[in-house]
Amino acid sequence: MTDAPEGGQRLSFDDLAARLAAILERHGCSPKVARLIGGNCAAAERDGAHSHGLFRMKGYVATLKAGSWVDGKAEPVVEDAGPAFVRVDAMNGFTVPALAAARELAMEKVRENGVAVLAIRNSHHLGALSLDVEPFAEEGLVALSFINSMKSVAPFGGHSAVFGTNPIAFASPRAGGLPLVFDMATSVMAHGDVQLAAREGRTLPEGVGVDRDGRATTDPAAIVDGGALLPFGGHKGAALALMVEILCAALVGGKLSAEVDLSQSGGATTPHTGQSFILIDPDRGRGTLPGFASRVETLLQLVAEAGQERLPGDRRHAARETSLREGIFVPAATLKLLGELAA
Ligand code: NDP
Ligand code: PYC
Repeated sequence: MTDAPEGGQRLSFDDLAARLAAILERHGCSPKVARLIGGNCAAAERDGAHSHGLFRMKGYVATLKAGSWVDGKAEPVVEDAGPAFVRVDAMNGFTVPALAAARELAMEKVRENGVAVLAIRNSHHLGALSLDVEPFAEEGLVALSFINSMKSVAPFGGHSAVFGTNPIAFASPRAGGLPLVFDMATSVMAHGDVQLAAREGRTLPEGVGVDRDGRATTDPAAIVDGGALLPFGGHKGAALALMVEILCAALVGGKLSAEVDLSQSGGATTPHTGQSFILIDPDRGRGTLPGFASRVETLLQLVAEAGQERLPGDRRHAARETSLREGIFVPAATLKLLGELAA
């Protein structure tokens, strides 16, 4: 651990993850779940995904304290649903341990069939979705994942929330370097970023959301307090948000975002929803076709030559490299909060 100039400290990944795991275990997670969620939260911070890193620790603790809203000791049940289909009942626990429990069977199915679908239900997710897909691409697979959450996004032309911020993440192997990863909410902004803006007293750009009366607002508090975010890209983002609801509620057998009522959660902040994955082995049956990873590289080269300054995922990979080299910067106020949560 080293001092950082801005009045915080730089912690190694292992140190931060262990501190977070200790907090989560103290508030009711099993050691296994605490280790997985602590690692996930530290990894989001390491990658500069601040809206789903340390900022979420207070919410995790409030959620664990809220009694039966989430089971921090849940043992997920993995179901072999078909030749290329795995279902998981997270047993009202977190999604990250459910994914960990199902991973081996899902990989087995991809090896056998070239593709697999993984559908997780009865689960809670507060993380950055990039962390869920990138490890599959590191093993040579193309991975897509989707999560719904709690109602906070209006449909196209609508005035009140129906969808969650419903992120989509994609990861692909490439011939040169780390996987290509994108990870984006289907709302103009993630709810976590709106909460951060509200906490820091910042106004938002036009077009992010509406207040509880359906009027356009730049006040983040008015959006999170009964208002709604807007889907990105108008009707196109709204269609993707709709698709995510179908893949994460209807397909997995879970709740629609509109059916999650956090006002009844006793202070919990994790939406009780679903997550789905589509995993593809791009090398299956390729024969003499040109190599997948080199075709991806050709495309990325064209994108760069056409003037796109960086690829999605580059910022997170650069943040990761800095964090691993210099330590993960934790501001003084956050260190204080972590100390309070651990006490
Ligand atoms: P951003 O809008 O910040 O980024 C979306 C994607 O676009 C990222 O892959 C990003 O790469 C890329 N990108 C951003 N700027 C550029 C650029 N100039 N050129 C090329 N690519 C670019 O993300 P969101 O605010 O939509 O989402 C933030 C996080 O919130 C995500 O991790 C998401 O999973 C999480 N989230 C989680 C939810 C949950 O239920 N658990 C719900 C909603 C969101 P890069 O990351 O490298 O900047
Ligand atoms: O930031 O939009 C968000 C979010 C919703 C649920 C978890 N994160």
